[in-house]
Amino acid sequence: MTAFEVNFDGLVGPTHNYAGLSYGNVASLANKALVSNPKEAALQGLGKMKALSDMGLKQGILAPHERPDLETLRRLGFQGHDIEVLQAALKYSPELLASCSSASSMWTANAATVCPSVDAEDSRVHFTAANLVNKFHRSIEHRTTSRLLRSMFRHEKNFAHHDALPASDSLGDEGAANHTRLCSDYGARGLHVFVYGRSAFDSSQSALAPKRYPARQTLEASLAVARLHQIHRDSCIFVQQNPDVIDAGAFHNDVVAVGNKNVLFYHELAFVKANETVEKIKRLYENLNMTNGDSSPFQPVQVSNQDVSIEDAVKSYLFNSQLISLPSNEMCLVAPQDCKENPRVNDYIQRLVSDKKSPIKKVSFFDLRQSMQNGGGPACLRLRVVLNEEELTNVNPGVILTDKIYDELVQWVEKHYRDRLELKDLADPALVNESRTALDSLTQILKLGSVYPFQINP
Ligand code: SUG
Repeated sequence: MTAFEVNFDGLVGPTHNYAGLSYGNVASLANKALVSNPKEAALQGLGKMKALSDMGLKQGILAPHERPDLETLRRLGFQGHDIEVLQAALKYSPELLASCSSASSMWTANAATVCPSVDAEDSRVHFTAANLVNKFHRSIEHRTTSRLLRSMFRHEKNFAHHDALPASDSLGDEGAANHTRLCSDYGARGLHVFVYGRSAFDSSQSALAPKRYPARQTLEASLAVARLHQIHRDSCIFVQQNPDVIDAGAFHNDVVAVGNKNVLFYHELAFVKANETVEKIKRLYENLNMTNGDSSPFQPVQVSNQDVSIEDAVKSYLFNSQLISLPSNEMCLVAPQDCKENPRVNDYIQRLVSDKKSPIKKVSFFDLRQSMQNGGGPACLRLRVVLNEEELTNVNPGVILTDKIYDELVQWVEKHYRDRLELKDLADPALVNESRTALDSLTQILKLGSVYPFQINP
């Protein structure tokens, strides 16, 4: 059956700010306390969505979460009216206030892991919201994420939703940022490549854990997600991210590798024993395709450390490009502007796309600086959902980008978003009201119903 990859991009929320919350994410730490521009951030994200939709791709939208998260601040003991809660949090724990105000739900590659129906035993599309336990500010996302996904993908016949895994460090799950699906065509059975940073239970692996920065994804979490999604065992492979690249700032696998259809674009240092690992992926991919009766060969594109050093990869986010198939079937890298501005990375990209043997034929650059300054590139901003025609018709139509919805969203951002935000502004009660008014109107534009706590328990 014909199937499409639909990218659901996170809409940047009205409290987008730089609080330096993500230890191990170099950009987040380096840009702590920078003045942010939520309006520009949201418009940059919308610009990418519109451009991909204009290229002929199906583009979806995932709504932001309500921030500051007053419910969580109350769970942490701050009491009284909203304004009292905010002021007490600012006075006694500005760190908690910043964590409860982050617009980090915009990086929807971390929202969930998704499995297309063609790969699941029960022929449904499976979603598991990520628990994101490694960072407190992100661990508070999954309940709203689940509510949003359930309101977008409602039909039980087509869609299965799983709650986030238990909130334990042993089961740290960062969603699709550590998962790639390789296939001959979106509608054909695919190989699921799960990448983990460490194993929680296998002590023989402790030597392979990073020494400086945390490994957020565990093997045990990846295995649990694969089981929940009922993926055929011979369609999964679990590979370990190289701990040295985590220590160099690649806190998710999508900072050093990206796959699309039969192509895996990766840095030579991305995986533990990269050559052996990629050879295994190739064997499994080819076995699977033989069973499917397809003959499209697996095409790995390895980038050497000499061509692009791991430092340049982390700075430019080359591998956090989206690798997309255009309607012409040509593959295109949707890369951050930062790659164009880095002469070594740009030189590599130009050689790649002009090489006749390369499966990647084009590149398109996007200015996503507001998100990049927090360590979120083009691929972080999108959750990939493969849907066949029937499933696509059963998605809530309000969350699929059209020219009309794009225009409405641009006007909505222009009307409700500030163009300057500092950490001290997070305790401004006017920001709570502005955000609620904005999100209430957004649920109408996207036809989501009541999904936010202030709508459910006013
Ligand atoms: O989890 N940054 C996010 C960036 C997520 C990028 N996602 C992927 N690579 N898929 C994170 O580290 C920074 C927030 C702050 O510092 O204010 C932040 O959460």
